[in-house]
Amino acid sequence: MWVTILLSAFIAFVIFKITLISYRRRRYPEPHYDWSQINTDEISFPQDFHWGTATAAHQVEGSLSNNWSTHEVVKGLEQSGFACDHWNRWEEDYNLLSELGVSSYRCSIEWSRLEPEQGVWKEEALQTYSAMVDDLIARKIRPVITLHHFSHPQWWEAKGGFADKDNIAAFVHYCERVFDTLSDRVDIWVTINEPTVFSSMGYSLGFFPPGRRSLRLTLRVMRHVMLAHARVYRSLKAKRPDAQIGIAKNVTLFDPRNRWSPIDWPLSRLLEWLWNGAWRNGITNGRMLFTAIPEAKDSLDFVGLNYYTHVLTGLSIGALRRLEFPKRDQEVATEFGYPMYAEGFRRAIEFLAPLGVPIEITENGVADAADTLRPEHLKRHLWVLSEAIKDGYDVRSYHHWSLMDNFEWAEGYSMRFGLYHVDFETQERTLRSSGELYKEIISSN
Ligand code: GCO
Repeated sequence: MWVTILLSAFIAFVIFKITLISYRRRRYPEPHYDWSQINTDEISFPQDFHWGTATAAHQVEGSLSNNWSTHEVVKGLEQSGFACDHWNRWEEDYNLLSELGVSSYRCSIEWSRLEPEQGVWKEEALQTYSAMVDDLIARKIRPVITLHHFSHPQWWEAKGGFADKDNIAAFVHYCERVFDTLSDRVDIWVTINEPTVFSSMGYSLGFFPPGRRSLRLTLRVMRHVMLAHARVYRSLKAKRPDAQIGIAKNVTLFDPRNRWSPIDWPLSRLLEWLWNGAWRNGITNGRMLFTAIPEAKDSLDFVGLNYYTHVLTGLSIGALRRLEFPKRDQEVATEFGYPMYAEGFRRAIEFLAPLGVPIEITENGVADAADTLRPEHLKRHLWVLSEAIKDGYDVRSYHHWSLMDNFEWAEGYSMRFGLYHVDFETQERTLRSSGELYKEIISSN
């Protein structure tokens, strides 16, 4: 019995200590601006700033057979199906880009199209991507190519995907092939999209393929994804040293929900370390989650930021597993459930700045079918971005997520992120008012 009492006292003491430390190091609540006092029209951007939009292959191309389409069937989710039929309509869709007036476009390559079976390569598919690149350049739009945006061939998944270190070689080989074909025209590359989202959604929460729930596996996948990124980085840089190679990092902030709770504070620190800090450590020190990954040190020429929200952590963390998000009273919930929190955009930029490389905003946007929140969302985030640039942060671009409504992963077609509305019956695209607004902002900045 004494052992139990002593042990409980010790655990209580440790929790108390960590709470105290995190309590001292953080403001409560986290920063919130009085938006009624801010004129969000007052923005200015550098001459050479890139305005863009972003999409990902599995979300727009349609008719794919990969780890994700398998997961959709196995889990009984809404199926991606024809998606935006972008594979057949890409030229028309590029007219939408021209209409907006963007100078940059982020899209991804679908590995399962190029290598549907191990070692069987479809040259025509690669040629289609090559034609896309030519077309973008002819329109004076900079292509930003993502090599892995959540999807990969089912044969590679069946071999364990990123969970097995031995599989990294095949991934690097695929990246090299794409790079060999496109790097004479594409200068800027994203190796992997959202390493932490990929690892946690697929291996902790089970919402993404392969639908596992294991902390041990999650940590292993996080390390392997870092290693894979680093190997791709080294290999592509050796081929073309002046290529700009980075990653798209989703920086989600975790803030304690309750001022007095001894659980909320250490939990927010822990989650933020796991989600953001451990990853940044990997890049700065070549060490991640207590493992040496020396290749990862300084393996970025730029860092892509995907910013959406902050998460209020607390005892209701179970709600997070069901993807329910608490919000502060003054916050508006987006359709996805999480709050609109533009103030965090600044904090996310500040978090990435110590990496010492330029920042590209690779994603930012909101699910809003009625387009009632998106205009305000856009204005607030661009105001925060404009201020950050004025204050000296080196941010080179902004890519709005997304060009058009598309397949939102586990949420299917219910979440609409597009500047263009898509009618999935007729495949008709219609510019939303927020799209008009973005177009005006681009032309006057
Ligand atoms: C992600 C992706 C995008 C999403 C977007 C909206 O964050 O899951 O990079 O593919 O569609 O972020 O949720």
